[in-house]
Amino acid sequence: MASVKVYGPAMSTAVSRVLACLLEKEVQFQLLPISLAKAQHKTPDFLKLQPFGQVPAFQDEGTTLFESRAICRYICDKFTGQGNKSLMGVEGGGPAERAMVDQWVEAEAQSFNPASTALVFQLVFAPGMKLKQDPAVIKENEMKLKKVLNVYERRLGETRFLAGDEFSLADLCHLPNAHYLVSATEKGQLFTSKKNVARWWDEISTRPAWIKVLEMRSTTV
Ligand SMILES: N[C@@H](CCC(=O)N[C@@H](CS)C(=O)NCC(=O)O)C(=O)O
Repeated sequence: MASVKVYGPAMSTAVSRVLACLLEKEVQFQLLPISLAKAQHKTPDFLKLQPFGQVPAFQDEGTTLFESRAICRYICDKFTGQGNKSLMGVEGGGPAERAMVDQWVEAEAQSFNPASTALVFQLVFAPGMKLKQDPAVIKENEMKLKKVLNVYERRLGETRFLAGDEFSLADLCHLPNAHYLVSATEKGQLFTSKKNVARWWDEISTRPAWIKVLEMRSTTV
């Protein structure tokens, strides 16, 4: 039985970020279902793993972690010798190479994620939960996301991927929210109308690891 455990539903964006990383790194893992609908992420036992009561939680031997991007960095650092070896920058690239990946992971977390999460919630999850959508929130975050993607468009005119010419953790971190926006809303043109962003999205969203995450989403809770 694999020692790496991920707790949470595969349909959660933060959980699927971790799953994509594990699959890129070819790490064996167990996905332990946690039902958000049944508030299993708020139980005292789960709060011992994730004190904020959110998914994912992660365990590997004696290590327990939360925060999907920190978990991904741990996976890359622990399993350096297997699977995709350039998620944290090309091998032997040194501090500048790694900093470039970190910089774009942070851009995702600090700039892309807030606006795209608000849109995914309003446009995908709120209707599913029979909650009222807020047009002002949608408009504000669409404007914010457009500005972020304008920066990406310029960057991706210079390099194939965000951190350079190799697919990295920075690109991977975008997959969950971008997938919902492109596949499950009418806002996909935010990505597909921009030449370089569209090319980048086509390339990163068809990676075998991400396709496998999507399959897991359709077969697990
Ligand atoms: N920054 C956290 C975000 C975790 C997060 O927001 N998880 C959501 C699901 S994608 C969740 O648990 N929502 C339920 C809740 O907050 O009660 C991470 O990246 O792990």
